[in-house]
Amino acid sequence: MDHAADAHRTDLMTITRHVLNEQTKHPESRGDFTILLSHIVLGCKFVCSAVNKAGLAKLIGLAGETNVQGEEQKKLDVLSNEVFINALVSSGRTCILVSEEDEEATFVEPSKRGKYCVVFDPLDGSSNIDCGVSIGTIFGIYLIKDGDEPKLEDVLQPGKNMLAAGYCMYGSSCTFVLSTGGGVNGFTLDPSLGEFILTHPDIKIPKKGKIYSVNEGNAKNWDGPTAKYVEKCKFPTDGSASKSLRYIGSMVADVHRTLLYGGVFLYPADKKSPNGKLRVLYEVFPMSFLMEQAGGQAFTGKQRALDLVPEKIHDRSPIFLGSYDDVEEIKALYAAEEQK
Ligand code: FDP
Repeated sequence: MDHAADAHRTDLMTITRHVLNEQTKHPESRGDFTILLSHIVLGCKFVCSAVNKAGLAKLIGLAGETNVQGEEQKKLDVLSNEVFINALVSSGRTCILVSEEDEEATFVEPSKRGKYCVVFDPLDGSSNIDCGVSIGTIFGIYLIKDGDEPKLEDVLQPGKNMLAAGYCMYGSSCTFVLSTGGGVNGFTLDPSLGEFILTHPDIKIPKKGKIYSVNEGNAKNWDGPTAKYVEKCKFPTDGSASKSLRYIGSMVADVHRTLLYGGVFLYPADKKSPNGKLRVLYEVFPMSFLMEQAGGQAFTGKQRALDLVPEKIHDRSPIFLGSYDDVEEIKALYAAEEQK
């Protein structure tokens, strides 16, 4: 038996070990961030298990109905929200939480407060739940600006102020993608160990991609630059090959593919929705943060996405994100339009 090889195989880089390693680079750190992250990871494991069991447990689409025990059953997105709120509050490291599910921000009670603000979408892509398509949790983390009393302005900061961002995708495997500002790493849940293991170290998005990802059903309402870009993807005029279209309609899954394979994901403005559909704080910012950290770009049609300053917690913005060169082309089309 080759014990040395066995030892190597069991020397796994778990997400906790990875974050503790990162922590040693900040000697002033007291481990608060590591604790916060371990609570987020726990929330993701819980939701992953609930998503996997959803068909069996009849958790899907039954909000408001009662099960045989007479208990009220919850929809997965409602359940996921409760899981994350509880996990984040009980970490003792958060002060303000903004969830896609809640109209108002949650201010953590003083006895359980810490210095971090977390913005999150507990279960993004919920229109896909009933058909088993990959869905996910998206989150971003800010530090409270100053003082002890948390204020709404603490979560209305530009995305470039985020300390960390990530998502967890509940798909054929459960994948956790994280950036704490020094690159992007991907971890896969080993169900037999119940641990996220580093499987995709230092993810870099290809500089140019072969895929575009957009809901083309909205094409009749697009603005000029978006329409021109998609036309170029299909009928390139520079002799290059046409791009392939891939659109799942679940942001985490579409962005995950874009990050790994390259290309561009776009949810543009259109005549019906001048600000697009996706939410700035817990969709656009975390995904833009990850894209930039992986060497790509994120653009709103007017500016770098991470420079946006949200006015309200549920603001929306158009977004074009992905491979550096592909987003550069989109920026050039918007710049040309401005000059007209
Ligand atoms: P969903 O409506 O299923 O919750 O933000 C929500 C979102 O999904 C994203 O996950 C997804 O990228 C987008 O909406 C899909 O929108 P369209 O159905 O308009 O294409």
